[in-house]
Amino acid sequence: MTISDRDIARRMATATALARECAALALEHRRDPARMNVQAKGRRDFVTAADLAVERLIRERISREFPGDGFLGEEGGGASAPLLWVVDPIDGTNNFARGLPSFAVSIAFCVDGRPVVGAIAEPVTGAIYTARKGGGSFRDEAPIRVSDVGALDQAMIEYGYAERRPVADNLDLARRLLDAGCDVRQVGSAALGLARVAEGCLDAYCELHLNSWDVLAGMLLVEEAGGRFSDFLAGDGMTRGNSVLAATPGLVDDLKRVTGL
Ligand code: LIP
Repeated sequence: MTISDRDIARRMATATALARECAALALEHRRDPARMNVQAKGRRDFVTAADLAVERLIRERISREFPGDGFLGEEGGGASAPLLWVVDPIDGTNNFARGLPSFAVSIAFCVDGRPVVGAIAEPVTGAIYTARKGGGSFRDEAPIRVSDVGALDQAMIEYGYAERRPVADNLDLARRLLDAGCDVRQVGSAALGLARVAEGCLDAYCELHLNSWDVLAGMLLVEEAGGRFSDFLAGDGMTRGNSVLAATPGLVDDLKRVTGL
């Protein structure tokens, strides 16, 4: 599918504006716990009124501004398309629902199945992370780059535990990282973790299974900030998800060996 630079720039502007607006909407919901309306989707997997309101806002804006584009959202679903928006309205919903600060809005725009625009909002700090294919990664207006850490026993690495994989396998991943001497974190928002890798605060992020809406904006951020990313879209990653290994280049080979990802 061919699309002009101008049309990609228009989508970059819309994604950035939506990230900012949705951050404000999420904070508005967060200020009134009576509006949370937390519902369980599965074990340790929740949705709130904010997830639904944010995704609705984004769907309506995209439908109005880019009626020919497809949409795939965590809460409302969707299908793949040559021009496709992939959205996690609140990434880190469990944190959000309990009043913890680590949650994000994640918006990606893809052409022929690969992200070319990404925007991640961190509502609690007000930061907006953006990336455009070939254009670099930014936190607000400042360029960001991955770290230059080159040894696992000097690295700070976040891992996420995936609901869709056995507890034993999730624990084994954490054990492998600890055995390798890594300083390990687990925060509960993949999108924020990937943004931290892109800005060099973390040296890698790994998880046994994530969905495209958790990952694609962060994947572009990491790659445009000089990082490396596993082949998340292999097979049917867009609709079935995949494992994730995102890292500064100096750690990639050792992390592949240690984690098997
Ligand atoms: C979450 C991810 C997190 C993962 C959770 C969940 P959600 O996304 O960001 O890394 O460990 O299982 O998938 O559900 O809050 O959008």
